[in-house]
Amino acid sequence: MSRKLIVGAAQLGPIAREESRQSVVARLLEMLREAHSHKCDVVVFPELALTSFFPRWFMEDQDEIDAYFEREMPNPATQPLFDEAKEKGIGFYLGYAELSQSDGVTHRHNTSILIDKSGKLAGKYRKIHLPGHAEYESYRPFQHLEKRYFEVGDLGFPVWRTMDGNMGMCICNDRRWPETYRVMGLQDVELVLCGYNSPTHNPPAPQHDHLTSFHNHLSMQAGAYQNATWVVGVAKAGCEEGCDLLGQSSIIAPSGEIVAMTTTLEDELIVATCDLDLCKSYKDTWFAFEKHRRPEHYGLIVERTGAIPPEGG
Ligand code: ING
Repeated sequence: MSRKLIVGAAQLGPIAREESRQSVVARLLEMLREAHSHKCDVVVFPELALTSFFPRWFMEDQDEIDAYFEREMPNPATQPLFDEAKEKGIGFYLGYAELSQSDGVTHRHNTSILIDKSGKLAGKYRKIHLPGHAEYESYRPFQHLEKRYFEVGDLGFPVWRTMDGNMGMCICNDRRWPETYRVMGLQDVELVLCGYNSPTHNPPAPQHDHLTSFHNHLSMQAGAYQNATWVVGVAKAGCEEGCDLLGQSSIIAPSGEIVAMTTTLEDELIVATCDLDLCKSYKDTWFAFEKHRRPEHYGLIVERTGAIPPEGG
């Protein structure tokens, strides 16, 4: 009996700076209901799905910054989403800014959670690859201050057995790093869920802007194929507070093929039936790690190093 999961990728259009959590949750609920009509088992929402992408603004007042964070999850604003998902028997991935306390210390992470079909927390992930910078950089038309507002994630890249599959999570820039997928691939991941907010202009490297879409798909398609896993990448898209964000949310098979993609820059749900057993046809052949992968022979270099100088230096 093959394990076919009906997956919904719920892309969000822009969220205005002043848009309330309640208004955003209403948008998420609308896509959850549409997903239900397609008999989805799980729905993936974007990174930082509850607010505008606030790292684009330089802020110094901690209260102003913390207004974008959630101190508990669920909370009164998001409870309706949790309740309705549970009632409909749909699991979901939700990205949000997490403010937590441990040993009296406040921590702030760019976080995603995976809720299973019974409404239980199946997993939590905190973004590891934080792009951008920590101080104001005047040359930029918009900032990208994730290094200022978030700590590096401290949970690794776990893979959980839930909803009859091996599922893992990552967030936005993580999807560009092969390690993200390989660490999960070594845990037999079958479905990687990823939300993103990706500007189409990267101020430090404008010469790459025309390849934004290509690099988005290249990263996820390669990750999927080389680790024999489904990958679902879901955008916050469109022109958000004057910043153009990439759309093209996609559901990608272990073959690396894009099986579904959004065609707008707004709230848009795409759906695909993901046969998790398709992973096996790659995990048991091309990417049978135990048969073909030889880390003991790689002279495993894990830190950055230079090339070997020519003979005689
Ligand atoms: N966004 C980007 C990403 O990797 C980025 C990083 C920043 C891209 C600025 C372009 C311009 O898709 C996030 N949120 O990681």
